[in-house]
Amino acid sequence: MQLDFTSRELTIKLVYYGPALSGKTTNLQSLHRFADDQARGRLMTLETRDDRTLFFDLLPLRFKGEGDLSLRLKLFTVPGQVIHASTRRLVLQGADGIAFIGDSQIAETQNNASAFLDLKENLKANGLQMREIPLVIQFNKRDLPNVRTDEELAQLAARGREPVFSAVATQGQGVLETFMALLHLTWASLDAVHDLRSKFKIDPKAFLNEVLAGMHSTATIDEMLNRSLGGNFEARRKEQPG
Ligand SMILES: Nc1nc2c(ncn2[C@@H]2O[C@H](COP(=O)(O)OP(=O)(O)O)[C@@H](O)[C@H]2O)c(=O)[nH]1
Ligand SMILES: [Mg+2]
Repeated sequence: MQLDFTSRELTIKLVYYGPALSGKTTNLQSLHRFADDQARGRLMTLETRDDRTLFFDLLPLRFKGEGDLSLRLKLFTVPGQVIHASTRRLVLQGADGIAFIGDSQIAETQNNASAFLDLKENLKANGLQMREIPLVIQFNKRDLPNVRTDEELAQLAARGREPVFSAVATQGQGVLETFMALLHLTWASLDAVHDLRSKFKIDPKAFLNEVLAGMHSTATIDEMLNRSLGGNFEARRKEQPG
């Protein structure tokens, strides 16, 4: 995170992590399509001919909030293939929040697990525990045959502490939900450390709703969070403390 009080600018780094071909780049492309011209910067992707991320993708977004706060988001993807381990670690540096994009296909279960472990290890290498960083999980490609069942995903969601969303990124389904939940968690985490609320005199809910408007969505942040598997994860957490 970077904070500039003079220009009232807050820059947050979000990283889309996951195995190769799970749909990380597609998530960013979809977000780019959702975003208002005012909000979106140029989506930079660098891909090989076989459609794989060579280094990383970057989508810059910018939102103006009440009291003139300018929120800048830098959304990165990592290259999923095993050989790009050092690039992933580099991209992960300074991340304020992470969206883990998993592939729902049963055949990809092992690749998801390896990528999740890889994330854990790379965080550790950067001096972070997984539970210290805001994390949202997306199970993408729900439109394909031979995917893990909704029940299975719901069980996974109930077992872990991270919010889980299902998605069809190619159709934009679940993409905004994942992004907004990540932004919500990241904001809450930064607020706890840096006291953004009183420094910027900002109501986080109102601000997140402005971000949603900038993404051409008529839904509220609460409606978005409610779409996580098992319902609103914040509400659930409050009901079952510890
Ligand atoms: N059927 C289906 N294909 C998807 C979905 N999301 C991504 N894809 C496809 O999966 C391939 C890999 O996606 P990409 O975003 O490049 O994966 P990345 O390696 O994680 O960046 C591409 O051909 C996408 O069109 C989805 O929800 N459903
Ligand atoms: Mg990619």
